[in-house]
Order: sequence, then structure tokens, then C-alpha cells
Amino acid sequence: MAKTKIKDIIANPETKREYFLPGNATCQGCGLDLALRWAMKALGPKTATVSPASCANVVTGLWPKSAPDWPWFNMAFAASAAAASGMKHGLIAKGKGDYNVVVWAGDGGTTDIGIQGLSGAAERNEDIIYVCYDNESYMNTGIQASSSAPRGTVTTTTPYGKTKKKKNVPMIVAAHNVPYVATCSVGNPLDLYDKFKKAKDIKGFRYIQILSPCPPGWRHDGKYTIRQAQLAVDTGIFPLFEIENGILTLTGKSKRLHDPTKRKPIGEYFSKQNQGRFKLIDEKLLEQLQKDVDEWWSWIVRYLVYQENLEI
Ligand SMILES: Cc1ncc(C[n+]2csc(CCOP(=O)(O)OP(=O)(O)O)c2C)c(N)n1
Ligand code: SF4
Repeated sequence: MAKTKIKDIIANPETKREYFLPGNATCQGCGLDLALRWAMKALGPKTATVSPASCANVVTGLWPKSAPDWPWFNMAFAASAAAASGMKHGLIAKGKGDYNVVVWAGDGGTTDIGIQGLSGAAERNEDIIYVCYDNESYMNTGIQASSSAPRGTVTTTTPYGKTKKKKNVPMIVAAHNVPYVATCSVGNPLDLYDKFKKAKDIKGFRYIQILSPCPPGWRHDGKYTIRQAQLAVDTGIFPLFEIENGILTLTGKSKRLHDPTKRKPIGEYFSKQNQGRFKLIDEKLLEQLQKDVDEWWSWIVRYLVYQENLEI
């Protein structure tokens, strides 16, 4: 698939159009806002979204002044993947099977509270797209750590820094052998757009996790959201890839980052100057975080080596 350029987005009225309307209640520099904006440009108007308790279903606002310019259903925390499964079957029964049914969930609603529903829908290979916008904590209720928060993150429930590493949910979902798994970052919006464009045309269960910085939760100025999201990729902390029918491909800047010498040092990202949530990080913790990043990459490299052997 040819890579989309910004001029392609502007030239096409379908993609130039805004679906997630401005003037919504997101904070300045909210990553979730950007993620939703770009995802919808790829998915288009024939989309219905199910959103569990999160910032997403609060910032959207009340009808008739709500921000999503397409059908949006707020759902109980644990039920989004099950509700979306039912919605897709209902749409098929009504002759509207061409609608994209999308779960739009935070990391709390995905990696902790929604994971059983997510796993069930993945096992059944439901024809839905499950999106986790990953701001690495429960932000809407005042910043509590989720299992997606990296080690060392200071939140209201981890005032001395989180002691457990970030849960690797893309790989957990990939282990269900679903047709499509991808990661993206709001710092690389065209990569994000292309992945949603591809996912839209795949049948069966698709999972996309988007790194979506949250200025109040990460304790950075809203104007640096894109920089944080890009730095996470450039340091190798958040690798960009897709797994299509079991075949993993690194995308964008991550293509060459399986070579650790090509990555920026992680200390640039995990620093209190950069993000206040890492205010307690010291040398020892940084070493441990480097091990966490290396472990992430060892999963990817094992995939790549396995695939190479398959091709021999
Ligand atoms: C069953 C249940 N428990 C708790 C809540 C309160 N609650 C609403 S939003 C939220 C945080 C959601 O966190 P996450 O999924 O990470 O999304 P974010 O707020 O970061 O966008 C919580 C705990 C709820 N609505 N329902
Ligand atoms: S708290 Fe964070 S995720 Fe929620 S609206 Fe504000 S910036 Fe976005």
C-alpha cells in the first residue's frame, strides 16, 4: 500500500473533513483528540463507535452538541468488546454490515478492566476494530496507574513510582492469532492513518494501540504532546509495527530500530524535565527501564528471526 502524504489528505474532501469536531472538551494538547481525529479520517462516516468509561466518553459531550459526527455509544467499562460484537451482528442483520464497528477505549478500559471482553472477542474473531488509545493511566478519574503505565510512573495510586513494568497488550492480542494487530503514535499521524486505512479493509478482529500523551497526566506542557509521542518511538520505547496474519513488519522510524545503536537514549524520554510523571527516576530505575525496552524488542526480534527462517 502506497504511503499517504499530507497533500493526499488535503486534496480529498472525505479526508479533509473533520469527524471529531473541534470545540470539544479535551484538554489542550490531548493525544486522544489527535488519535480520534486521524483514525476517523481513515475510517470515514460509515463507522459506529463503542466507548467504555474514559476521558473519550466524557469529552465527547452531550447530544445535540456532541463532538463525534458519527454514531457513538457509551458503554459500561468491561463490556465494550462484547457490545461492539453484538452491534456488528445487529448491523449485519439489518443489512448494514459495511459499517466499521470500533471500540474506542483507554488503556485502563483495555489492559485491565476490558481485557476479558477483548480476549473473548479476539478468540471469536469478531469483525470489529478494537482501539486502545494509550495514555498509560486512568486519566479521567484523576490519574491512577493502569497496567499500561511504565515502571517509575508517579500517579495518585503510585506516589513513589510504579514498580511493575508496562503490560505488553499488543503481543497478548497477537497471541490470539487475529488478522491484524498494530501500534501507532499520535506523533506519526500518517503512519496511524495508513494503519487504520488498512485495518478498515481487513475482515475479522483487528487491534490497534495508539500512544496518546496526556499533558495533565504526564505532567508536560500541551505544546510538547507531539514531541513526547515521537520521542517514545525514536528511543525504541514504543515500537511501531503491524502484525498481519502473523507476519510482523516494523513501520516508519521503527524500521531500523531493532538495531539498538540507532535509537535515541531512553533518558531523554524518562526525565523529570521532559515529563513530570517521571520525577523520581534515578540511574538504577533507568537501567531497569532499559531492560524493559530491550525485552520489548526481544519479542519483536524473535518474531522477525522466526519469519526469516520460515522464508528459507
Ligand atoms: C465500573 C466502573 N468503575 C469505575 C468507573 C470510573 N471511571 C470512569 S472513567 C475512569 C478512568 C478510565 O481510564 P482509561 O480507560 O485509562 O481512560 P482515560 O480516562 O485515561 O481516557 C474510571 C476509573 C466507572 N465509570 N465504572
Ligand atoms: S485528561 Fe488527558 S486524556 Fe483526558 S482529555 Fe485531558 S489530556 Fe486528554
